[in-house]
Amino acid sequence: MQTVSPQNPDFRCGFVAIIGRPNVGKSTFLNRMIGERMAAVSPKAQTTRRRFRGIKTEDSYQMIFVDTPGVHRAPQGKMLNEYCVSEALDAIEDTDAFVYIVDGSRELKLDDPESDEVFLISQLQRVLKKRAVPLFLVLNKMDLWEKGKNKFSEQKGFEDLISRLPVKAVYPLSARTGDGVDPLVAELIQTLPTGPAFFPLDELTDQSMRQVAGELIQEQLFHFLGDEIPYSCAVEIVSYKDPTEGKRLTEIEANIHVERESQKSMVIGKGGAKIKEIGQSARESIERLMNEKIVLRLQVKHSPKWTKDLEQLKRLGYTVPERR
Ligand SMILES: Nc1nc2c(ncn2[C@@H]2O[C@H](COP(=O)(O)OP(=O)(O)OP(=O)(O)O)[C@@H](O)[C@H]2O)c(=O)[nH]1
Ligand SMILES: [Mg+2]
Repeated sequence: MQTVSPQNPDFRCGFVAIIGRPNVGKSTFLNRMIGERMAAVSPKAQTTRRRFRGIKTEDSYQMIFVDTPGVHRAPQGKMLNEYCVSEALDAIEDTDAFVYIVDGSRELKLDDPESDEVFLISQLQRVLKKRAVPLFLVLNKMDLWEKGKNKFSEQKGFEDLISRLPVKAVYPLSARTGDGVDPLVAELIQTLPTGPAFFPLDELTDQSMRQVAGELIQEQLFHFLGDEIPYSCAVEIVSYKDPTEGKRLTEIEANIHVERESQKSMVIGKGGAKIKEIGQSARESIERLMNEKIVLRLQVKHSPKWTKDLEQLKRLGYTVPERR
């Protein structure tokens, strides 16, 4: 492993918080930045539940991107949702720059004061009042725009957003294809403070492989299960043994907790077909990342009301902080 002491006195290092409503492409952007598929991505909203740091290191800088759960107005009493939102709001408190992502292929509606976007804007305004942090607005999903027509910037909502926040620059891009990301990265580098790297130069995340594996299994639950069930599922890695512990291959055992007994059979599927598909896909994405074969064993467990029970949430690694 390389050391954290670049000799260059002009070396820059800092944190960039990626924020936005659910489903706008934050995790896709994070993965694009680090060049690996580590953060879970899915077409369903609220895929990301925890902050996820991805590290991009080059000769002259280290940029630590913080992917966050989509900011939304968590319904009262939904503890898992509250946890997710608090994870995102904590990340905006202390950062060197913001990448604020909106889905540029959809209309931005800021008329409704109860909307998630307006809530996020108010949170950013609160933080920016205390501390001036450069904020870059990303209009993502540019690949979905009609050719040669920037529909989004012609919309009322766009002007409205720019008038509410001190946006330093606007970047239309596609996190999926990578088109348009380079100019944003170039500008972000300039906003980072000079100083030594925080993380080893060859690290892509501060998460352990154990945590990343949990994230990639969760991703497959979102892909293979119907609209509602993934929100009732939590992945718990119960054991992670690598070849240093006498195993031929890395062996990972995980429990998938479901809230209701009836969901168990849906996750398992007829004759175990569904869980097999989930396991196979998760194994493949973990293997792709680790560049080696692994063994993955999944078990489905009924943990009644885990999304609403503080003790169970804690045990599964979702610690809901005191109300701010
Ligand atoms: N066409 C297109 N789709 C995109 C782009 N970026 C992301 N997506 C898709 O948008 C969906 C949501 O992407 P995510 O990266 O999971 O979004 P997110 O903002 O992290 O969502 P949450 O974690 O739920 O807050 C997925 O289906 C992505 O493949 C893009 O540039 N173009
Ligand atoms: Mg996400």
